[in-house]
Amino acid sequence: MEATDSDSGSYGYITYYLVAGSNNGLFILDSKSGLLEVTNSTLLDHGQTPQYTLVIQAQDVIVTVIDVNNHAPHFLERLYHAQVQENTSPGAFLLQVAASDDDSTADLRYSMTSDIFTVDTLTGRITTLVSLDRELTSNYLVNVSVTDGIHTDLTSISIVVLDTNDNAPEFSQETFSISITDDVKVDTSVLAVEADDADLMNNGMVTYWIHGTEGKFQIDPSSGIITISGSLDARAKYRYVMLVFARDHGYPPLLSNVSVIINVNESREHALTFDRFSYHVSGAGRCKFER
Ligand SMILES: [Ca+2]
Ligand SMILES: [Ca+2]
Ligand SMILES: [Ca+2]
Ligand SMILES: [Ca+2]
Repeated sequence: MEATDSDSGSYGYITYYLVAGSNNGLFILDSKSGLLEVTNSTLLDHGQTPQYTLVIQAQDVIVTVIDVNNHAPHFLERLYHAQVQENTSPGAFLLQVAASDDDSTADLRYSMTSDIFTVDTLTGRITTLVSLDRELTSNYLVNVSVTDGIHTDLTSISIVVLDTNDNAPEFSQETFSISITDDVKVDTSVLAVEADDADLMNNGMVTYWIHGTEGKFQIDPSSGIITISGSLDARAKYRYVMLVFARDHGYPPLLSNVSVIINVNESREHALTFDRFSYHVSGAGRCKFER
């Protein structure tokens, strides 16, 4: 007599019962092996009883193994990577960490110590607690732990804060003011009005342009260096008040501007040249009269 049990492992086995038809002990059944025996074969008489009907039951015996919490949980990754855009409202989802535990029943709880990020105790979902500023901190490395009540495991999360174009180009001064003489040659650099933009890549790339030059000055769009582009004459115009603009390449772009004042003084040479009749040159001054 044999019955099979498809349950895996050694936890399930079968017990056999002779439910009916033992004929006062003529038949016995081994409860473990299912072997059916005749206790006294001399009592079997085909002429008298050609056939016996026996009812045999095979029954699963369930052995319950009490689960012991003897396996530590372990995170599926030693290091997780996540990204989050700066200025995103608190509660932004970063990633979900997960741990497994070889015990059949494991009540895993996740936790972390941070003022900036938090983990859902049950699901392992990591979210932000605050809005982040990339210009303040662009990378974080935080630890998350998991416990099954007895054992714990740790994992790390590397978080990169992605840039948003939230800074306009910033000039180092509120106003730039210089004085030059009117004999400065065309193409000479006279001033650099660089603006810094704290953002990354295109968001921090600055282009310059200038208004109010009257054809006398130009600015390099990428360096912010102002050069002379037309001959100057202090007598014709002694002060140029111009506006320099700086714009980043973000989307949408951010703009700022600064006043640039260039005072043009007569060069001594010009002064001597043009005012020769009204100047009284004395001492050892080096004079050159050309007219
Ligand atoms: Ca466990
Ligand atoms: Ca920022
Ligand atoms: Ca930014
Ligand atoms: Ca910017």
